[in-house]
Amino acid sequence: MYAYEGAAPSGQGSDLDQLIQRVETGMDAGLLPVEVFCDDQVFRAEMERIFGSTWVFVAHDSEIPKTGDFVLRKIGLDTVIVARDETGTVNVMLNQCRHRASEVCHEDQGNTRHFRCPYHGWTYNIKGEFAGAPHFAEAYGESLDRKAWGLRRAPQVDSVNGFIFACLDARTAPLREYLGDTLKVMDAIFGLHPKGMRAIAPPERFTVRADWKSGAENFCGDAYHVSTAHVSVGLSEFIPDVRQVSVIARGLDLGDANSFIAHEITQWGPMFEYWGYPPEVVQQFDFSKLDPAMRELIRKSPPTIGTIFPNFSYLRFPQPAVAGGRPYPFTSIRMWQPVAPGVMELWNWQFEYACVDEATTRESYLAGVYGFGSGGIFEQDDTAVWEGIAKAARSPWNRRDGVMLHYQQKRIEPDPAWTGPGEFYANIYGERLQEGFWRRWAREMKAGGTATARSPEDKHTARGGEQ
Ligand code: UNU
Ligand code: FES
Ligand code: FE
Repeated sequence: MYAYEGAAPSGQGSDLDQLIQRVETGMDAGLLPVEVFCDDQVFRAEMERIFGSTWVFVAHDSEIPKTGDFVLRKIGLDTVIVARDETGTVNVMLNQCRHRASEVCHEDQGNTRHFRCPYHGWTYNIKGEFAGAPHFAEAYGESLDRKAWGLRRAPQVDSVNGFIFACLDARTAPLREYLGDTLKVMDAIFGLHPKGMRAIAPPERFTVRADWKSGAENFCGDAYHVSTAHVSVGLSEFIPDVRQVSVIARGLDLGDANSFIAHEITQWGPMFEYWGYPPEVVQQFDFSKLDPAMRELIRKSPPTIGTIFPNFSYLRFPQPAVAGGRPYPFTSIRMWQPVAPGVMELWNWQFEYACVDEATTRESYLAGVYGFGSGGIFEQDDTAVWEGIAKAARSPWNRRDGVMLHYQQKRIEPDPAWTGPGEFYANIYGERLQEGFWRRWAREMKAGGTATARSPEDKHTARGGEQ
């Protein structure tokens, strides 16, 4: 129903160039052109320039542990097969037959030795190599060069803390270099136990009539919405004092639009150290990889929400004791999958440390679904408010008048005493992290298809405009 119908190829339109320019100059004054949230040309260019060149999360190791395991995932508009071969290597292949381009794989996940296209039966092995075709001798004989007709594959695939990312551009920097300081935060969140984390179940997926960037931007730094949008959460006692949640928020900016919100939840009591993991879990954590600032951060004000550009977000929050027990944190990973201008599919996974027992894992799964599943008490609030933004972006009236959105909270400066990775903000007002998101977005859109992460120009430029 929401399938993207396509648009003129991007790049020629001076309209688009002008809009990207307006995003950049707008940000200097804390303003954003509303139409970026629903526009054919913008969407087309994002698919080519952002999703065609950045590292995009595709799967977690724990989803495909064994030889032959595969899942179907998305990189922008393309469906990819993410499969583990007999050497343990993960191959990321375009789900498109090389014969006449029908889809070779029609299952969301499974285990197989071969992918056989349902149209004429061309077959590929788990690595994506051409493995055969019906009536091969009669139809092709020696005329087919098997090596040349394997599935198309992502030129770069790598993983950190079990999170597998793929990149469609061979020129983009290798994953670790590309992520830079963000790796240190990932280690502090996902790498605390040698056995790592695991996806508890396949991702839940649902369509939202909002733009993918609304989710990415919200998770990269918007703590301000919580006391209003989520006021009902306070009533349900999921979180004790929801108004406090933006007051105790902190910001961590790793550059390149990778940023996290941290919450000083230890103000609620010492049991909220390390996200509220109980002592028997914390005792098993290995803190040796963390620098002292990160270690103190995760003890006192752990990173709770974050985005890795473009569309990977993270969320870990202690679920207060609904059932009367001790609080326990859930970990949600979500992707804001672009579907069409102003429409996304939200993919939501629940993760748990592999060392945690089944019963507790189940609790954390249910807590995550209760809060941030498709019917979750948080999720319904966010998706409802984001839909308004896409509507505003579609408005001819707004477009005619060049309406700009407001990003002009009082300017705040990073904490000079912070010795950890990136820049730390002692409060979240100031919208600096969101500014970082839009600056990276504009940079990628201008670069026209070569991801520019780790460029030295990425540092925030001072906002020129009035406050
Ligand atoms: O709305 C949110 N992003 C949020 C609020 C997440 C966790 C706690 C409170
Ligand atoms: Fe796949 Fe023809 S399209 S075998
Ligand atoms: Fe929210």
